[in-house]
Amino acid sequence: MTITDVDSAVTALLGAERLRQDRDRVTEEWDGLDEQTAYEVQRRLIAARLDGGEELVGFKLGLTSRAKQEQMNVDAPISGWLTDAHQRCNGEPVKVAGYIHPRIEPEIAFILDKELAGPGCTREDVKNATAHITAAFEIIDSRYRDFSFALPDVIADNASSAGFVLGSTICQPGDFDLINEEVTLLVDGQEVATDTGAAVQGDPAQAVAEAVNQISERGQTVPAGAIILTGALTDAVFLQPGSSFTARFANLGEIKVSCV
Ligand code: OOG
Ligand code: MG
Repeated sequence: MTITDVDSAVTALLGAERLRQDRDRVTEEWDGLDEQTAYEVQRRLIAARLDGGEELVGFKLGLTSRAKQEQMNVDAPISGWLTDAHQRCNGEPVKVAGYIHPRIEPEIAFILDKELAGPGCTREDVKNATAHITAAFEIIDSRYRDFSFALPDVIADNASSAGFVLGSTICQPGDFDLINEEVTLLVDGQEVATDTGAAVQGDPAQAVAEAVNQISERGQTVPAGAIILTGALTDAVFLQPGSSFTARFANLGEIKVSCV
């Protein structure tokens, strides 16, 4: 199938996810795909999922670390949307064969009790709209071969969204300093990475404010009740059947995912 427009891109990306079959970058076939049109692909892809009966539950930021942004030549995060089909229960084993080449990354999640809208959204607005904060693990699974993409590709692919698990420790904004919140990622009990909240553009709440302002340019807001995944705190690691993955936070508790 050749991709030449928004509809064919949506069909190709949804098909790759359903069949668990990686594919060429969209930009290889659709030369002129720019970021704005890629967000239109993403919007239509989510609309198709919601038409199929899924429910919108959240919003996610991607490429929030300065290092990743420099690598992709962007100065703001990209974003995507989460549905109930992405949510996994804490403690439920994750089936690696259900994905193409899944990776997992520890994140900080904000749960809103008020809508967030831009322009002019600030980190204070984000904190005021937040009911609570919890640990999260995001599962990403690019639909592109070897996780290799240009910025419009990954935007169209809903920022590689594939799943997420929320932790069970609930904190309020202001309970502790999120910027210095430390996380350690363990694979089969061995530490593989450690970092702090500052890895997310210096401040996760600021990163959310910037993303909210960015989506307001497309007339979008983040609704009350939404879960916001604020972006990876460490590099993502590949899931392997038989392995376990733990995100151990200083204040936000621990999440463990076992893979089959
Ligand atoms: C894009 C999604 C990145 C994050 O937290 O940075 C992301 C990717 O690396 O495939 O979710
Ligand atoms: Mg992520």
